[in-house]
Amino acid sequence: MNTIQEAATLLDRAAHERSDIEQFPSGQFTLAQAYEIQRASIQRRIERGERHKGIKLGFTSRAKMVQMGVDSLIWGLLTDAMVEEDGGVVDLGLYIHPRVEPEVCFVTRKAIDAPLTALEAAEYLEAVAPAMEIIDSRYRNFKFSLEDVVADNCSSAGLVVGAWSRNFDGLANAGVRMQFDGRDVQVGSTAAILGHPLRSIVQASRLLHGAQMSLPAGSLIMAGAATAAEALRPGVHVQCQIGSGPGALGRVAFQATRAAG
Ligand code: OOG
Ligand code: MG
Repeated sequence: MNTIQEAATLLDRAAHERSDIEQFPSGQFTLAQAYEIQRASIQRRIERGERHKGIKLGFTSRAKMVQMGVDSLIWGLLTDAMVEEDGGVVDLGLYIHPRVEPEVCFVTRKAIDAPLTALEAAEYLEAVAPAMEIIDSRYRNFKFSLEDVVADNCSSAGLVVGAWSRNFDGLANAGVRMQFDGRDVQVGSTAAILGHPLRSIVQASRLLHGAQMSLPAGSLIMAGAATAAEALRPGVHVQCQIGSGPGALGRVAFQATRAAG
């Protein structure tokens, strides 16, 4: 049996040392305890000098729930160290078994400190951008229960955010196309994200409220993947395009390499 603090240390160390661990024995932690482990493991990163950057939602689309066999919406915490540069190089040696998925990212204009309705959500946002999340479960073979994945900060590892705009109108049902070396690997629609990515803001506001937390202005909110994730491999050029024509969100890209051991 691990305590909350021991589990947090195990997960933090696995991420830091890029070595996977076994899932926890089933039933060892409740969902509430899993969120405590998540907070405690992020706290270790903050103590090493990383800064809070926002939050991410997970399992906001059917495609992701089906791929991972988990069917509840979850959320995790982002730090500045997770941000990879748009158009830059991502060193896969810094991850265990990374996968990439197409997302939409928002940045907040006002602090979110109360539950919001869908109508209010846009008012709290400064901008939106096409994004990709690099997920990297600390559990062997990406196998986990709902409690395991929550404890592991919802597999958060990296994120790449494209150019910001205020094209909120283009969000409802925009085409999503993720390509490896110019070939489609995942194709979908932003409507796959809770019917509309702005609903992720509503959900985020409720989750924050339930956890008695508030999110400061200038925070990122990753809305959750629109499609299943794809395993990354060194040498591949990854690009994601969201929408087309004048209201498009645009595209975001990176080159995957392997330098570090
Ligand atoms: C968990 C993270 C889920 C999403 O966008 O749905 C997630 C995982 O798939 O390992 O980030
Ligand atoms: Mg995601």
